[in-house]
Amino acid sequence: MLSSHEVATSRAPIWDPVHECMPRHELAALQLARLKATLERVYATVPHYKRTFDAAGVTPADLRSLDDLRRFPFSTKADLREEFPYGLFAKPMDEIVRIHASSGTTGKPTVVGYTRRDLDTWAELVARLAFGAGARSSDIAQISFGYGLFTGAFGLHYGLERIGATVLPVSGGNTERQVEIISLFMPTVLVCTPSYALHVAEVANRMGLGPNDTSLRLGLFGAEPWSESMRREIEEKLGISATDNYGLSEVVGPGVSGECIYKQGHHISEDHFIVEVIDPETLEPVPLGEQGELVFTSLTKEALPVIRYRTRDISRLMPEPCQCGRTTARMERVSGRTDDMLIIRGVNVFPSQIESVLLEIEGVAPHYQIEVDRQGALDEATVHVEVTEGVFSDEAKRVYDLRDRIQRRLATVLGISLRVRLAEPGTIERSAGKAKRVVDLRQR
Ligand code: DLL
Repeated sequence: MLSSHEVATSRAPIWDPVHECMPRHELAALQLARLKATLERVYATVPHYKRTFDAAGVTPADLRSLDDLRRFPFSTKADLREEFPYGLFAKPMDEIVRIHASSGTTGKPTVVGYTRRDLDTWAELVARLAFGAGARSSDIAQISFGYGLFTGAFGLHYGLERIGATVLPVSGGNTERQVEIISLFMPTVLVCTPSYALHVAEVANRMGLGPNDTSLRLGLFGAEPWSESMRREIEEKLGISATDNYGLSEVVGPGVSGECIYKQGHHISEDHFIVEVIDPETLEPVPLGEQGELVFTSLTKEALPVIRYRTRDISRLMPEPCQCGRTTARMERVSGRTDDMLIIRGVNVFPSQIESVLLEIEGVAPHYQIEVDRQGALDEATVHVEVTEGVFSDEAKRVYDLRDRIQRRLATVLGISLRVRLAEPGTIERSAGKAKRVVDLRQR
């Protein structure tokens, strides 16, 4: 029998068809009403927003159409840090029931809070993406994100429970144990970062489990950039369908957007978030469909509403409708963060572009790290690439040939030459969470 969420159509069922398939004009009206209420609330309750709106000469009454949002100031991670830990909360502590934090790479963590209603909304948002990616109540989901202040594990946990799936809260790390649990508990869904999924796959292979030997069928991966080639690699090694979902703690955690089964961009839950794409230099909107920095405004959050939050994540909107029937805007997978972008001899390079090139080359393992250093006034990058088993036992000439091939391919695709160093299998550090792709030696 169909559940209330499984509308009988020829298309794949949708968790919340009322909101995910809303006619665009109705969605715009809903967004405007929610945005007005949000702006009024933050202006009245959060001193930071009162100050920044006043400084920009705007009040919530100036919002008459959705386009007027552009008149309001941006907010950034720096604002959250200045108001550390709870200064941007719009609700008193007795209404806050959960805290999470994002460690980031530098400085104080960013602290975020949730009311009871926020947790309920969050579970609904993750339910949408998990269901949209193909998870069902019959699934057993192994959550291999680290449980803790990071939003990944708890976010997916409650979202998967919301759709009725069985959750295995394994947490991250101890990869052999992860593989044993896969054998013993027979999960059908794996939840972690894509880089960790790959590591789990390799350890499983080493322990004698090939792609067809496990119960896994679906991966819900996210929290870091990855490439299409990496997706193929994971799918082959684990024998699953691998999907991507995106979010950030400041905006809610996972649940901002996710891929449906067609894997043609991530559907954004626009009834809860307004998305803008701006040029990070001029701060002006880019033409629809062009790449820029994602900016989100929350429409329903109680504890920590965010207004025009600059994510530093680079993506673009995809205006064409999706075959799945959802009417929500889609964003392309995030190619990287403005802060991760390397500028090498004037050319902008994202680690994910390097990854795509590497994974197309035979003999190269999907593990790499980019070391950036400064030689005089110039940035220099060295790509450390792991090779597959057996490469180093080949004659020296073949090893040099492989290195030169990688170097030439990177130069053709990126337009700059990078130094390449080959590394023995298993020598580049694996992480149970987000992979560290760039080692920056410039600030020594
Ligand atoms: O990583 C939330 C999350 C958890 C999303 C689990 C998906 C799954 P933070 O720790 O605050 O939150 O880190 C947010 O991670 O600004 C992006 O730079 C990056 N990021 C998150 N998801 C993706 C993705 C979580 N699918 C930061 N692709 C964001 C690329 C991603 N980057």
